[in-house]
Amino acid sequence: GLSDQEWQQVLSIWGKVESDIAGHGHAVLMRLFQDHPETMDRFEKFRNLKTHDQMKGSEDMKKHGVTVLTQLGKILKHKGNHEAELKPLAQTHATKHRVPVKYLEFICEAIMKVMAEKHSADFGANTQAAMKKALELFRHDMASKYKEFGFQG
Ligand code: CLN
Repeated sequence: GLSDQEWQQVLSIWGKVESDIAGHGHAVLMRLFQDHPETMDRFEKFRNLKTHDQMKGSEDMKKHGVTVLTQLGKILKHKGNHEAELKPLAQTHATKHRVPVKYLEFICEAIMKVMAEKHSADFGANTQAAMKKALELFRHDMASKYKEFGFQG
């Protein structure tokens, strides 16, 4: 798990993400789809977006970015005691959206990259390490839940 200090670092930098959650969410999805175009296939609603400009102008993508980061923020605020928040998310992503665990790794990488780009001054080595640990814990617990739902991911 993470120490109190590490959680404090995570939640403090998350406060900066929340200052523009739509901007961050949109940037995360853009980065994800750019680095790993195969992840886009999971989204029926984004399949029509072909070019960078179309993605950039997509209100739908912006809206979904808010959905994703709002949910992630709720989870992070539980500082690891996130069973109740995580379970329904793992259920839909395993059984309905059928999203491989690998894709969760990809989006976590995209989140780290966007945070580093937008907050270089506040995202030093210690904070980065703490954030990485928090996202690893999230992924690890999602993967365990996946198995409970019978999805190897
Ligand atoms: Fe996701 C929908 C949160 C990563 C694919 N996702 C949702 C919803 C979230 C949510 C809340 C709406 C409620 C629901 O269906 O459940 N997603 C998250 C969070 C993360 C996440 C938090 C990780 C940080 N999601 C992913 C990916 C995966 C994916 C690993 C593919 C690439 S990134 N998510 C989906 C899909 C939907 C969805 C396909 C359904 C979208 C729709 O049609 O509305």
